[in-house]
Amino acid sequence: MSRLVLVANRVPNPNDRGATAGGLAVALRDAVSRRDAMWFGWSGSTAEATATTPQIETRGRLTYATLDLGKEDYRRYYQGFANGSLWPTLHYRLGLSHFDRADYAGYRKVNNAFAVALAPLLRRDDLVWVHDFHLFPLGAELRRLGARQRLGFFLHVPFPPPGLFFAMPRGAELVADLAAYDVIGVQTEEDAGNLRAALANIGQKAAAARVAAFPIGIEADSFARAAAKSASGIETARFRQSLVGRTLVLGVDRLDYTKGLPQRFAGFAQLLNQFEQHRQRVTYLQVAPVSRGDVAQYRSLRRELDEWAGRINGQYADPDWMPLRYMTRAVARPTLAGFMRLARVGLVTPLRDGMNLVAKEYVAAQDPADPGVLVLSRFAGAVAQLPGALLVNPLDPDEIAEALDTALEMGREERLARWRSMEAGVREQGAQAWCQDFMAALEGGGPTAIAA
Ligand code: GDG
Repeated sequence: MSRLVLVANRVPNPNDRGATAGGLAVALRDAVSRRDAMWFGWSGSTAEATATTPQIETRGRLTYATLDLGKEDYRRYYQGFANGSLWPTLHYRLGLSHFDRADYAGYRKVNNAFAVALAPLLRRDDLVWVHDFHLFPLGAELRRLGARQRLGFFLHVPFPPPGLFFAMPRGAELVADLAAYDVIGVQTEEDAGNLRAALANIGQKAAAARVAAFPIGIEADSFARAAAKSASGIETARFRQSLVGRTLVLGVDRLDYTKGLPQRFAGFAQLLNQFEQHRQRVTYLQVAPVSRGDVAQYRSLRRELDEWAGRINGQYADPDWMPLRYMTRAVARPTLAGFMRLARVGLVTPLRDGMNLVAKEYVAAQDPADPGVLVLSRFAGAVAQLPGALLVNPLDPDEIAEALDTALEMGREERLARWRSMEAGVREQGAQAWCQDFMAALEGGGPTAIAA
C-alpha cells in the first residue's frame, strides 16, 4: 500500500494523542492508522532563518517531518499573506483583505522552502495530500522540482465567486497553481462551482474537471460517548449547578471575525429586549478561545466583544442572574462535549464558514431522548447536511432573536424530529468517510497532472 504524506501548515504534535488531539489530526486519524504515513509542515517554532532540512521524529508507522520558520518568513507568509489577504478574501471579506507584495513573496518563499525540503523525502509511489489555503502553490513547486507522485489538495475554507477572488492581487496566479494537483477538494458544491468557474476563467478546463466537493465530518460516535460521559462528570455538574435551573444556550468558536460573534451577541441582546419572557430564564455561554492573537483585526474584535458583553450584562443582569457568560480561554474537549449535551440550544452563526464542525459536534453530543435545537447560519458549509437546524441569516440580529425564541419554546416532539433528521447523517458522513472518499479519489486512476 502506498505511503500517505500529509502536508499542512501546522503539523500535529506527536505527543498529543487521544483526548487532547484536535482538528485535522482527529479528522485524519483513520487515513493515518491504515498505512505508513508522514506528516510534513511547520514545527510551530520560529528561528532566525527558515530551516532547510526538516526535523524528523518517528512514532511507529508514522513519521513527523517539520521545519522551523524564520521570523520574517513567518510574519510575511503566515500573518501577512495567508491570514491578512487570503483568509478574508476566501471568506468573502475583501474589505478586510490587505495586500503587500513583500508578504506575497514571503508566502511563495515558504511554499518553495516546504517543497525543497519535502521533495527529497518523497518515495516514488507516495500519495501526497496537501491541506488548506496556506499551501496553494506547494503542488506546483513540487512539480517544478520533478515530483511525479499523485498530489491532492483540500481547501478547508470556502472558495468565493471568481470575480471576488480575482479582485485579490495575484489571485489568478494562485488559482493557476492549483492545476498542478490531481485532486482538488473543497467542502461544498457551491465552493466547487466557484472554483471550477475560476479555473475555467483562466483557461484551466482540465483542472476544473478535477474539482470535487468532499464535506468534512467528525468522529461522531466517540464525540457522543465523550458527551454522555462528561455530562455526568464533575465539571458539567458544577456548571449545571451554577445555572440554577436556567436554560443554556451555547456558542463555541475560535475568536475570529468570520464567526459572526458581534452580530450573535446583538441577536442575544435582541432576544432579551423583544422576548421578555426569557429574561431570568436563559443563560448564554460563549466559549471563544483566542486565535491569531498577534493579528490586529483579532485584537480589535476582542475589544468589540468585551464591550458587547459588558453592555448586555450591564443592561439586563440581575444580582442573581448574569445573562451572558463569555470566555476567551479554551475548554478541554471532553468538557466541551458535556456542555454541548447540556445546552438546549447550540448557537452557530458564522458569517461564512467552510464547513463548521461545531454544528456537527453539537448534534452528535445530544441526548437521544431529549435533544436540543441547533440554530445555524445559512452561510455555513454544514447547512446542506443539517436539515433539522433552524436557519438564520447571521447578519440579522432580529432573525437570530426570533430563532432563539423558537428554539427555546420548542416542544420535545419537534426537537426529536429535527434531531433525528440530522444525527444519522452526522454519524455516517463522518471523518472516516471523508478520508476514505478523498483517498479513493487520490488513489484513483488517470494520469498525474504533471507540470501545469
Ligand atoms: C476550519 C474551517 C472547517 C473550539 N473551541 C474549543 C475547541 N474548539 C474546536 C471545536 C471544533 C474546532 O475547534 C473548530 O472547528 P470549526 O470547523 O468550527 O472551525 P475552524 O477552526 O474555523 O476550522 C471550518 C474546519 O476547518 C475543518 O475543515 O469546518 O469551516 O474554518 O472541533 O470543537 N476545542 C476545545 N476547546 C475549545 O475551547 N477543546
